[in-house]
Amino acid sequence: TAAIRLADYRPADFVIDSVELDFSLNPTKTKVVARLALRRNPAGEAGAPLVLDGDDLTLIGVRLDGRALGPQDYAATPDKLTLAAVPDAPFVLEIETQVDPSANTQLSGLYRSGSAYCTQCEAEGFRRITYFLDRPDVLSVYTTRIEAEKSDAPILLSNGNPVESGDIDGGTRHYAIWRDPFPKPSYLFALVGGDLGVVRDAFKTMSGRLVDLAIYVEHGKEPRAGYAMDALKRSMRWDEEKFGREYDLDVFNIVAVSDFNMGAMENKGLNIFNDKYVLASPETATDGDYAGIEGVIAHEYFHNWTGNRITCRDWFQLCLKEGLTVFRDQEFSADMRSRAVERISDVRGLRLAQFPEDAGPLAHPVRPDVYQEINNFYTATVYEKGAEIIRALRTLIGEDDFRRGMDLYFERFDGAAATVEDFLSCFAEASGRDLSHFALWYSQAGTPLVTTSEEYDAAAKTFTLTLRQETPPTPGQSEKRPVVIPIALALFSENGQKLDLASEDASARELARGLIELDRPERVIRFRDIPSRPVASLLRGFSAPVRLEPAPASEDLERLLAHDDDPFNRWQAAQSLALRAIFARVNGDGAASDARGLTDALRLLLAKAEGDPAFAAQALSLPSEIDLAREKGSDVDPDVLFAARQSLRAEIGRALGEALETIHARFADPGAYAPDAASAGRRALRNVALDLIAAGDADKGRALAQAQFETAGNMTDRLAALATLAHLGGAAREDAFARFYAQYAGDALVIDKWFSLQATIPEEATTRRVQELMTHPEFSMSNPNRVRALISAFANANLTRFHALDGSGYDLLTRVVLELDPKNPQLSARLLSSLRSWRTLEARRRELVETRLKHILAAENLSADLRDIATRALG
Ligand code: BAL
Ligand code: ZN
Repeated sequence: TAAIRLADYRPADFVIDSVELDFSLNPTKTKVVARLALRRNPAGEAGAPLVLDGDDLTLIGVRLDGRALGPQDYAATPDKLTLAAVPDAPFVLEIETQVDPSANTQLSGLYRSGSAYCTQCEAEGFRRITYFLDRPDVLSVYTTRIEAEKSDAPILLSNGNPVESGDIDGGTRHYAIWRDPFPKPSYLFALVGGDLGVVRDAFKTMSGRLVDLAIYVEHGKEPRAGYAMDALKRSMRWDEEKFGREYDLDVFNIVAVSDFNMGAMENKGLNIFNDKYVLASPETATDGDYAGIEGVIAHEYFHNWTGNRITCRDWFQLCLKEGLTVFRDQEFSADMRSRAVERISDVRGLRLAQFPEDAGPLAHPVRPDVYQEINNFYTATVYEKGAEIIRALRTLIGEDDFRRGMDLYFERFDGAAATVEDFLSCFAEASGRDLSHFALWYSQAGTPLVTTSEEYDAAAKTFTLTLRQETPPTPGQSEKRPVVIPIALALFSENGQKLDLASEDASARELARGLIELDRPERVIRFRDIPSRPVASLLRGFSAPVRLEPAPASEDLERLLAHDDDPFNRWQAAQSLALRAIFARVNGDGAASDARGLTDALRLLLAKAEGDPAFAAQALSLPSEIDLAREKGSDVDPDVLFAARQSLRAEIGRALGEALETIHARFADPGAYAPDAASAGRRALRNVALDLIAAGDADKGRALAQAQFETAGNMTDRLAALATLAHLGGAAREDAFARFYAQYAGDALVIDKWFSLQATIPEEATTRRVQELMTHPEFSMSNPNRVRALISAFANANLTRFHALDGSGYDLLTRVVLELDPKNPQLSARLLSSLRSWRTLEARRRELVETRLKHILAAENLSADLRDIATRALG
């Protein structure tokens, strides 16, 4: 298929003012009648034929202004309906199609999850329901009538407000009519039919309107929807308070389904969720799950304004809604929890998923300019780097101008399908700044590398900081230009005093805000009146999505860890110290591998941990194996990195043993479980401590973990104990896994954790274990959560086994990807993206991967999704 290019964008030739949909739900033969009020688009091509998108559709009939058309009037294929001649005056086209929800294993379009009917239309699923101008800039008002057997689907939902419902056929069948008054693109259409339990609540908006809220779940799971409902109400309130955004319909419905490709979907007034992001109870969900639910509920709700009321002109603008909405949900979580810990975990996530993507063959700009398959662009770059760019913009122009820019955006583009340029124009106007250079962040891929050098002149009392930037080449972009990088900085004296910034090389505004704008290849800034050699704290709060090198000298890192008033950089100092100690081991550098500085600093931190346990837990969490691979950059041998990391963990465990045990004992949950951030922080610290104790002393760790596994009053503590036991191995592990299974068998979301933990055991036998688990009765290739729990966990969180030198890990992934592809191409393509960093591996592994990628590409009938990833990966 031909590539789609941003440069080729042109408006649709037709406008569809309104859509009336009529569904007769049936498991295998659902009838869909679509009545489209069409007219020629003045901005389109005069006299153009009407060409509607389809995908795998069976056409039953077409009527134009009430007149049945014959095959001579149109050309229909499963993926196009073309009418060569249509009136110049407005007309109504009625299209009848038939679809088979039960056979829809792609989970795009209308499909079944369990016994329910549900839809997923982003990005291009609506064309699997009916022929349509299935593009985000075609906005229509939808009225949807759904009819079904009452026994098959007692609940019938669609977008907008309920209009009417009633019985037919003497009460064996029934119908419901929904109307969404807000014009929307087809990707926001949704329908649900099924026999579901419901939790109800209400929300009074800031103007005093009452909104009925409902969360639909599998019968019996209602008690697990309480936290999601609470998160929804807090999200609605927060968007009013922080952005002045009020909800606009009479109802807001959420439906949780167990078969879902994404996390959730923001369909207007009817969000459909992967049940993983709705269902939680203390016995079944971890603190991480609770935080995930809060974040995703907020994210989908916030889309109501950033995505739905203002949508995207085309799919190249995906970051316009996704980057912005991730930024908004991160801010929400920061306000609900700890701002510092939220920032640390967001940056951890960015470095884990986006930095490797940006440094490998799948790198693409936040706003791509070409794609083969849009489903492959729901990436960490579009989402997380997209959010970082907005954060950097806010840092640059300041909070007040940022808020004014957002207000302008909502005012000016409400009801429109907008572009990144539209968005930026609001902030340019609000701040009076020219943002044309800043816009380069959207079109240039790759993570900029900022290198620094420092020089202190004791006689002149000056401190000279040189900042340089360079962005490495990425596929299709060999030449890079400098971007605008806001670098937040502070200088500290030796005893931790923050120094005033005075310099002739920076503007008064930059000095006052402690924010240097690095907008060219190099800046040299000489600070004056610096009484003694200072410690520089750079990129505070991670003020831009860049890599910063070199890390400060170890003594400076220890000072920053002790004194910096920016918690992010205090955490960063601990990470940098740990990285240094690990790479000293990798390089066999005896002197530097002495981690006493780090362990002393961590001991101090533990002594003060009571003040902020969540932060202490983050500081004690060493860089992951993926962090190490990224830092190494080339010739990566996962076995060597793993061993070095284990060695440091053991040393920390031994050095801090007593302090860790004290923490583990003292931070035990005192009473009933509460999911709030403070309680979660105490559990996080306790469980990091447990893991380090086990790294330093396996017997002690095993005993503590077994006891914790037995007595844990919540899933967070139980799972953490199981994870520690999993890594320690032996009979205790197998016994714990067996008992965990016996306790939670049939509870899919919990069993997913059981699959994942086993897939991440860093031992040779794990690959076979994963193969055996694939034949387990609770495993299914048809359920994305199950596949991700077992296979993605293996490929992304068990680097030594996945990258085993005999190629067995790659073989496993290859087999799964090829088996999955005919069923669910979005999922197979996503799984193959686990190889995004393969070119940084050492030569033997590179060769193994290359062979597998070529093998995949040689397979017959590959989906467009999988072919795209394999082709680009080989690049
Ligand atoms: N729009 C797809 C799911 C999400 O990002 O909310
Ligand atoms: Zn989103």
